Amino acid sequence: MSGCLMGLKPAKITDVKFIGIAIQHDNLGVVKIETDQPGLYGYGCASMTTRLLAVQTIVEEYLRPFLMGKDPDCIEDIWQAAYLSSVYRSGPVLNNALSGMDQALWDIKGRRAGMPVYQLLGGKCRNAADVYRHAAGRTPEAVAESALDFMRQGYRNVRVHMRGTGQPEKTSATADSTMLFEPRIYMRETISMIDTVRNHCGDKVNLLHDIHECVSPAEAVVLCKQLEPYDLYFIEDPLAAEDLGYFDILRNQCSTPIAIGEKFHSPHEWMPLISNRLIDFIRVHISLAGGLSVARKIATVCEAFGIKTAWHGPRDVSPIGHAANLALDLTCPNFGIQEWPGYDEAALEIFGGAPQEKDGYLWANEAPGWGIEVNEELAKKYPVTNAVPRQLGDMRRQDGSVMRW
Ligand code: KDG
Ligand code: MG
Repeated sequence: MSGCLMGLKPAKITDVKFIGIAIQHDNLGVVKIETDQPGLYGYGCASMTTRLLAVQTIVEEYLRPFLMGKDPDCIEDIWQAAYLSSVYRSGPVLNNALSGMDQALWDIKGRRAGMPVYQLLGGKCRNAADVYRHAAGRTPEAVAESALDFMRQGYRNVRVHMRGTGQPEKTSATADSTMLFEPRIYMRETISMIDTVRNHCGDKVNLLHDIHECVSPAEAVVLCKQLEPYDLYFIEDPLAAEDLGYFDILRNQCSTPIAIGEKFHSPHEWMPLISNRLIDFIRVHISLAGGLSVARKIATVCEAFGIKTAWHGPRDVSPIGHAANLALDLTCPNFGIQEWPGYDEAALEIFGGAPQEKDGYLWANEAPGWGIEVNEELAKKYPVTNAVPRQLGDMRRQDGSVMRW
């Protein structure tokens, strides 16, 4: 298929590369698509931090031969054909690879049109995106101080989390693990921490909390009901994707707005929650869902059901992925809030032109495409290995059994 922008010479894809970058304790993946037009290429985010080398294999061994010679202007056709080409579809690894491809094609289209991607999506309906930051500490008072610090910097929204929370005493049955967790201890400590934070920080700030799906469905109902008096902006991941059937029970019992989505990769997960109005914020991780082309459709469906967006935005979304989040934040009427991790100097040096933050808002780069240039030479200094960062997925209960996180 071909059909290029009016007045522009048709382009052909000539190469597809995968760039793995291990920075800020995370593995970031970038797909670069090159074309036969001088200086025309694009970058996309394919950052599955825990299994990045598997994503790299999909990009190099399957998507590269599939894409060679194709017309980069036909984004939807390419996405559909690539998605269907594996026959056994979806899943975090395949979707992240598709996202790298998809976002790189949007970058190319923006560069060809001489416009930022948000313009291709219809243009801004807000000037900047209101963000939330992560306040943390080892005691309730330290979390409150961290939240106050963000408020002093101008942030209106803060997620609060107590480090080391939920830790039980070791027993004869406890496994030799560095991360121990008991849900009931975590629940009691969290109520007390949020009470302290609300008392210290007052009523002007929006507080958020992420349960990380680490309690049972029954415990989730108890915790969400106990958190009601604190007027949280939203409570995230009270239930896991495996427990979707419990959402209507939770919904009927608790008035706190509910957000979920960072581990979703299939319409079978988000569609029932949206169409039955069981959540208030969709938090899909855009690369895990398959890219911007998928996320903008999710946003439109959510708009029809009065659900807002709060795209997943931790450090394991690259600045390119954040540019995609922001393009939707600026153009979707049903934008809610944007999670923002802040980047260190190494990240900003590699990803020149990353979205800028001011007064607690995220502002788009006005350059064509994502407006980001990856310093590929510098990126080589941060090679990715098979090491899983930040001990993700290694948490155990007092009796030695594995915990979901
Ligand atoms: O890789 C896992 C992180 O992205 C996740 O733990 C962060 O829960 C998270 C959030 O809401 O940002
Ligand atoms: Mg989360």
